[in-house]
Amino acid sequence: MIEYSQEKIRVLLFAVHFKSEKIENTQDSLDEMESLAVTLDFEIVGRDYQTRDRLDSKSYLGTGKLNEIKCYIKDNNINLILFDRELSPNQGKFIESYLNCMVWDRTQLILEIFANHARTPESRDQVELAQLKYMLPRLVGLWAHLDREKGGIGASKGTGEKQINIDRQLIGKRISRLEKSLKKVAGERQTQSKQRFSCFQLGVVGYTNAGKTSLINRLTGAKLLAQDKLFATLESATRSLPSKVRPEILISDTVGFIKNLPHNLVASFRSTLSVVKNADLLLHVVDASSPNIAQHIETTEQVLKEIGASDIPRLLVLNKMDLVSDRLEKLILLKSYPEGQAVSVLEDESVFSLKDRIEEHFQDGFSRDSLTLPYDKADILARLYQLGTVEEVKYEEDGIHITHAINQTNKKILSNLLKS
Ligand SMILES: Nc1nc2c(ncn2[C@@H]2O[C@H](COP(=O)(O)OP(=O)(O)OP(=O)(O)O)[C@@H](O)[C@H]2O)c(=O)[nH]1
Ligand SMILES: [Mg+2]
Repeated sequence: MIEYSQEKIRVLLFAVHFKSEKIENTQDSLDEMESLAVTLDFEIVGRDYQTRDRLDSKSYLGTGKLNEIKCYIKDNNINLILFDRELSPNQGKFIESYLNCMVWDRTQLILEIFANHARTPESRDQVELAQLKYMLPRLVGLWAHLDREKGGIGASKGTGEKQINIDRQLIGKRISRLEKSLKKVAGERQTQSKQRFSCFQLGVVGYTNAGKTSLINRLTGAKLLAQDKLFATLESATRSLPSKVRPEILISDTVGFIKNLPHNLVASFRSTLSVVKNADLLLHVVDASSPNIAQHIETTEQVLKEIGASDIPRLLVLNKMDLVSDRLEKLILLKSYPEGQAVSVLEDESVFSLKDRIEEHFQDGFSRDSLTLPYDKADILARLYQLGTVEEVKYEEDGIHITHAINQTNKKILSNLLKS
């Protein structure tokens, strides 16, 4: 994490616009970078882009543009340039030394936000792991100056290379220690989720800042931290949803997604995201007032696929409807997403309707069934009264004969109970 002084860090945002892409995509990308930078309280001094056919493998941009940026940095006291795509280690090193200014790519910016927002030991470890993995291939630039200054204060030729090897080893050790400790926490989480497996699991997912946490707070009366900042939530929190549905519905918040979410982060947060993978239903929350709603939905769907959660049933929640004031816009939105549930956390009625739909989902598809419960598993009968409607109970020689009505999801829970 970098040290923040009293003075704000003055930033230039820079994007590359490929000729094959729409210019609006570049503007959107710069807007999103701006939100990310504002989340870190940086001062946005300027934004710029260059249209190109492809990126230069060494210098990323052409030297003409780099010279232009160099003048801009000097004239405007820029401390940091943020690039909207990932820079290779060599490109980052080249640009930084060419411009003599700190350079970050989008991944580094997101990692920095995560580092700032991590509050629990687990999320701190997860972020550190992703940061170290990002840093490992980029060590070369850090010590190159020692080799350049041959003969300088105790540094002979090759000192930089030696230092890199020492650092690599240290980082490698730290990575494996972090991975081990995260594995242990993941195991504990697994045990916890096993204890909850007889409840309905409702996972809340979506693009960052869509209003996931606010919605959970409104549905459950919880007071989880919701903020107009990207990645306010990094830890998954679980609350009980007050409802007449049995078994109990547990609702879990989790980290938000973003376009091109760094893979190392997804990997590090895999165990936190296991609440999503284990859910019976996902509330996919989108900010309906965003002009990029389609891209946000697509990004979330992609991450769900990446973590193996794409088969879980979902309910699309069009949140922040209060901010869609134009009637025509509202109509188009509802027509484009007919399966979506229009909600505003500021309007009670809409939140109640969403809750009704959640309850309907869990109560849907009750069917009649019968089973014979062995006497050593007689305690499951009490659970069955919570899971569905018990119609008939007969105590026979070979076990308890039960006729009951149960829905599909509860049937799954019951069969897990019978297996355990
Ligand atoms: N006007 C309006 N604002 C909302 C609504 N829902 C959430 N917000 C605001 O949107 C901002 C983000 O809300 P959060 O609940 O933190 O969003 P999130 O999806 O949990 O975001 P991350 O945890 O950062 O991924 C906050 O300032 C909320 O007050 C809504 O329905 N209407
Ligand atoms: Mg949140």
